[in-house]
Amino acid sequence: MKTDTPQTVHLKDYTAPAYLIDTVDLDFNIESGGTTVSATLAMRRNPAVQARPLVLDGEELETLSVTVNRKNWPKSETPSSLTLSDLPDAFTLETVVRIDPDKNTRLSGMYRSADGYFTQCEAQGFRRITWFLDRPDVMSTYTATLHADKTTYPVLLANGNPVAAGDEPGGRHWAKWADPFKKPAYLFAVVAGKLDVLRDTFRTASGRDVQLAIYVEPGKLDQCPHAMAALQKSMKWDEERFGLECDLDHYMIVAVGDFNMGAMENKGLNIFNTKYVLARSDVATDVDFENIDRVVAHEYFHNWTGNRVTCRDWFQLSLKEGLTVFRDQEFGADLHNRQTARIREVRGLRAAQFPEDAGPMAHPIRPASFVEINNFYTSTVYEKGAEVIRMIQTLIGRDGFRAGMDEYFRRHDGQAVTCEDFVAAMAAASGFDFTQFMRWYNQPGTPHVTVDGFFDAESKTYTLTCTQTNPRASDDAPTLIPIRVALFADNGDLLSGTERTLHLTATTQSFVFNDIAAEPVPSLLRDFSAPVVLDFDYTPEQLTLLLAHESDPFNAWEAGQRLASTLILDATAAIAAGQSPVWPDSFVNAARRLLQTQAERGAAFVAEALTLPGESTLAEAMAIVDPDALHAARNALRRHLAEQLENEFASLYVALAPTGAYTPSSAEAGRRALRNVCLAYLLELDTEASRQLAFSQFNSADNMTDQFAALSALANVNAETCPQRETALADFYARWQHEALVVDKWLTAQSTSRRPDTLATVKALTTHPAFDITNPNKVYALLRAFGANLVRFHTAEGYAFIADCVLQLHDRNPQVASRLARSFDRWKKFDADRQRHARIALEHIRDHVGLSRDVLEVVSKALG
Ligand code: B3K
Ligand code: ZN
Repeated sequence: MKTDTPQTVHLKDYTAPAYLIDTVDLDFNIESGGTTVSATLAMRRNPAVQARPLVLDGEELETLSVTVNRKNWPKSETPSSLTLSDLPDAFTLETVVRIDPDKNTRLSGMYRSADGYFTQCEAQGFRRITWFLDRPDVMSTYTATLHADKTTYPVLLANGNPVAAGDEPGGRHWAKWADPFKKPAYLFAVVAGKLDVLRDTFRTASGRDVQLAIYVEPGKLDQCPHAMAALQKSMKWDEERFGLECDLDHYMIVAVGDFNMGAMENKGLNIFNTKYVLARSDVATDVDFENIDRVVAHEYFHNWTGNRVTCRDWFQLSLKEGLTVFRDQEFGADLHNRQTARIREVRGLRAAQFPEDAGPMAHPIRPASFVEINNFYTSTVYEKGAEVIRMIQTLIGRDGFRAGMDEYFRRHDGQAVTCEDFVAAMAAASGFDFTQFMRWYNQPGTPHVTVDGFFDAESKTYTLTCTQTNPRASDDAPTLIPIRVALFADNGDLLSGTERTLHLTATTQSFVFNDIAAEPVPSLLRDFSAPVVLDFDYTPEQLTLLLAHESDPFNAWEAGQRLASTLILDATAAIAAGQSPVWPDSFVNAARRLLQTQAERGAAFVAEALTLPGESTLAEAMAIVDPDALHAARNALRRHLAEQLENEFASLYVALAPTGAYTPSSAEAGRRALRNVCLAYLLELDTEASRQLAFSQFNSADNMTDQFAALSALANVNAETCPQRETALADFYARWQHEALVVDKWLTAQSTSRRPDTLATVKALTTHPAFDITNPNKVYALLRAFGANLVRFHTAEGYAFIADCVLQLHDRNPQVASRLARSFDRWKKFDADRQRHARIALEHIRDHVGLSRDVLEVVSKALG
């Protein structure tokens, strides 16, 4: 392949486009040997910018003709640019290019998948379709006409509204679509395929009818109703919460099995990974159903936050992504269970974003530079970005935030703007000064906040002194951190009047609470009010009190996580030193109380509270990670709980048994979650009875949640022989081999297994018919999941294996390869021997001739 010399692009170098494109008319002639794309662009000089030549972006285009006002025009062409000089102030540019979607393995631009042709243009895929100013601040009105064989591609779709269609000679047909809304090129989409469709409608608050359609591969219509309902619920929710109505006549979702990410918010024509559309209770888990709700909502919400108001440049990505994640989180919390939604968000943030922010790819939510923008669709831009939006809401209140959103749309509808523009609208609507807060947009790293509490009996005051540090930031200046707190008496009562949001603005700052009679227990960072690591020297008794009595469910859960983390980290050190871990009774007793009070506290909450912090989260707290000792310590605590609470787990398992056929409600999902937590603990006992229990659940379950929970638990069993494990894995595959998304689960159950032979299993699975390295979902399910298996990946052989996989993929699909290469991110936290092997693997990748820009950026940063 050709290699670009990787160039770093800097935010500070932004300049406005020299030309604007008012209208775009595209014609796609889709034929088996390739597609011809004819583009007619009505262009004019940007009056705000000094005259410059026109430089259009392109990639892998075969140029057939270029005319300006229907005349040939002198041009200079490179593989990535087409330059035209001495242009009139306004003109029509017509280009004709050939592209070859059948050979497009990158899944960026226009590409083939099983049932037809699909497009993915964000971030810079439109340039793989036609010569263009492929940047989000160039917004245009589009029409698109598709021509294709009528039998093979009966469905022809593009953004907007269908305006005309007809037949052509040779069994072909055509369709023309017009999108009335101006949009940047990254929101363009076309689809040509053989697809089934589920149709419905939505009536907006103002009484307009929107035609809804979900297109899927033939035979899958019975897996679409959940996504359709999710779409209708999101449309209603956005009207109620933000007063935002759907502006479209047609809203289409197309599901495709080959897709690099989750889904794409193309105007009126979303294209989705099948993973976030297809669901039926026998093939999808409760978590899948919830994820589909969130992703369908996310893409719909982009219609306002992203599409109507878009990004000026790609550095502003979090403008649309952080905000839209926040919106989908709020939707999910309203739809399902607000308590556990927040807990899961933070669990996810700590497992992925905190390590990212401490590693070689650390970047602010608005990066200052990039080599390949696709490498910056990260949990920092998305999830930390959402936390930053949430902090804005915490600082100005829900009503202030709503007023800020209204102001944002009033000011910027139809524009391409920056993060400053968004925050300025929030400031204008609320009167709050966000100057210091802007650091959150510009600094990488997770701030650490250390808190000390001092009780003065004489003055009856309690003083919290907070100190913030962020070693990853470029300077020592403090940021504004909202810390929600409350104080508790030692009988567990919340002290009235102590619920406050502290605004930590200095490096060190004290906050005084008056009229405090006795030393209280502070509950800090309630509801996780800021994405920071907070240290307070809690005693186990204080944490046990908070776990039992804190009314903020997040901080009750957090107290349990703190207790467990301390125990596991201490045990890790003990095991590394050849000693046995010690487990205090108090922890077991606290866990017992959780099980006993599950009816009052909610099964879903108790399931979360009994799930120990994950290994990658715990690893962040270690100076040098010893993955074997950490793994042994965490499992030893699980086993200890299982031994001490066997009766409780067993009886709750029975008590929570389904009383009727599966229903998807949140309450039922919570019961299933807790029952499956009980099952997984019982399997820690390593008894034949517990394996039989899992096997029997596997066989009798009427839904994928329970079936897959049993399979995953069995997949971890480490006995020399466990016939139930082998039978369950074989039966599962035999039953579901034709359901691609279920096969992905089967791969993940094996690649995330604790068993020492997991690497050998994963290697063997790469040649199994179930695996296909050309399909991103398969790569994520088997290889990326293995890369996140802390104890099994971080070995000399694990490193060498994943490095080989990255090299097998980098040319075919750089985006997927680059995500896989991120498995190495934290290599420097491990011991010298592991580091030596990781370095060899990384250098092996880096030194590959013609390495893709995506992978090169990730690997160079890892080594650098
Ligand atoms: N905006 C898309 C992501 C595009 C990723 C391009 N590499 C999905 C989303 O965030 O909604
Ligand atoms: Zn998004």
